[in-house]
Amino acid sequence: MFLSVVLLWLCVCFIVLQLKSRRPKNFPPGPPILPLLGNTLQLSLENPLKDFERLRKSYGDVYSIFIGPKPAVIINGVKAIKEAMVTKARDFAGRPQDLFVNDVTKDKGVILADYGSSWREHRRFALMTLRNFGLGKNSMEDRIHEEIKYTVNTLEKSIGKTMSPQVMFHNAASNIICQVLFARRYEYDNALIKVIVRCFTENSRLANGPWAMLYDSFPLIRYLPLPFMKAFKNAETVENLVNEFVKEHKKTRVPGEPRDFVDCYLDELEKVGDDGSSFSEDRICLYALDLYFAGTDTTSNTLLTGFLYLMNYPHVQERCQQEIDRVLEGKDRVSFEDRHKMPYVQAVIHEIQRVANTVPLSVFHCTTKDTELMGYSIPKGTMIIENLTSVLITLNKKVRVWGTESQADLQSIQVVHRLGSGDSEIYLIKCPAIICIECPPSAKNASMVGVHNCYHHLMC
Ligand code: HEM
Ligand SMILES: *[C@@H]1O[C@H](CO)[C@@H](O)[C@H](O)[C@H]1NC(C)=O
Ligand SMILES: CC(=O)N[C@H]1CO[C@H](CO)[C@@H](O)[C@@H]1O
Repeated sequence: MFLSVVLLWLCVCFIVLQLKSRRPKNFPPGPPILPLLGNTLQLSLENPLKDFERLRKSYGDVYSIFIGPKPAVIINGVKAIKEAMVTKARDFAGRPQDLFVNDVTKDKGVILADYGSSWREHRRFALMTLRNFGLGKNSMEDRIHEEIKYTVNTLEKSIGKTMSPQVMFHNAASNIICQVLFARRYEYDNALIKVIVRCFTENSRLANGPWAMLYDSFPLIRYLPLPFMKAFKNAETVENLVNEFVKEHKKTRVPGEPRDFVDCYLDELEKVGDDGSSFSEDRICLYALDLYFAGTDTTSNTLLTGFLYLMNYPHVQERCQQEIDRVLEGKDRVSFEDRHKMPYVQAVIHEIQRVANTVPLSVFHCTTKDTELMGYSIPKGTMIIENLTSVLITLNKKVRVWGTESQADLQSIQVVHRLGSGDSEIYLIKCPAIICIECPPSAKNASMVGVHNCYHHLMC
């Protein structure tokens, strides 16, 4: 009897030890890990941000947590992020696979594509195509001017009334991208675009919420009918809509005379044929949706932040207006070239991008080989989370960061620094309507703001 109890105990201990996730040798430090569960249950599922702050204080700029059985390294501050993303860019160029967002996008997009030839080819193609549409007649600039007419119109119609700039900017950003991708724009109350926006919004919320964290932590629950299933349904809805666009394009296109991104991809498919390239027709849809998602939320949230700050700092707004008036000298349209003559406006835009902090934890990376960071060893395949907030805050302290800003830029950045006065204001603009400018930072939903866009790459 006694012997069997001892044996049983030994067995249990052995199994637990086997299951226990351990930090590899010389791995960045972090909180104690539970077998199987990792640190998932130690983090608040509702608001992990506070926990992260505590962890950084205890363990330093480079620390680790376990999401279920999987380790993740979190990198803070200019020094560590620069070492990883600039000096050792290739070692840190991967993307984690097997997460909720990967499954929702079926591994066919570009943002989440792992480091390798497929990612390289699709990234190069996107850059090239977007650049081509950015030049000459019918350029990105023309599209933006065209869309601004509608924006101004919307604002004029709302004089004396309340309105939601969030919806307005979202529609504007969405239309500009849609023109590049599908050669069409939508009225702001279009039913189809509303469906797309709803799916994206719901999926962003799911991806940043507790259910996605549980999905990532515990693979066994992935097939259960839990709330995350909704994301897959939304993805299908949007995919079906875009597939219709693609079908239409195939009917009406003239090879060699692309009207938009989809036509370019179809041209490319004909060009490469079956020579083993990573281009394939069943990727168009999720590829285009990735670009749509990457370009819409980021741009519109940044514009919304700018709007809020300019409203709250009328003297900055006025100085911008004076500079614009001086440079335009009665011309009714500003051009991209004019920016060289507008250092103050440029500095304000930079500052807006800084305070907007649109993608606070960037898009998660992953190591492509065993490597080192700040003296720690990090094995291949480790998830890497870079804390961009920690860099943007450093900028505030007038530290030269990437070494690219000229001295003049830095001076003008300092002038406009009076724009921002702490993080709390950044929270406010994430509320649904302009009325929320008055709501306190502790308002509901503010807690998720920091992670709101950390899956910037998620698409429906
Ligand atoms: C204010 C606007 C924007 C912000 C703040 C922003 C921010 C970011 C960040 C932080 C990343 C992750 C970089 C990394 O993993 O190291 C990213 C990736 C990406 N963004 Fe944006 N973005 C913006 C606008 C856009 C637009 C307009 C597009 C195109 C339509 C776009 C397309 C992409 C793509 C394709 C990637 C993935 C690149 C890759 O994995 O190779 N973004 N963006
Ligand atoms: C990122 O940096 C900011 C500022 O230093 C900090 O408040 C936040 O907790 C950090 N987030 C993570 C995930 O480490
Ligand atoms: C105050 C506020 O914006 N509340 C919203 C928070 O998010 C939920 C959805 O997750 C909305 O229903 C609330 O209106």
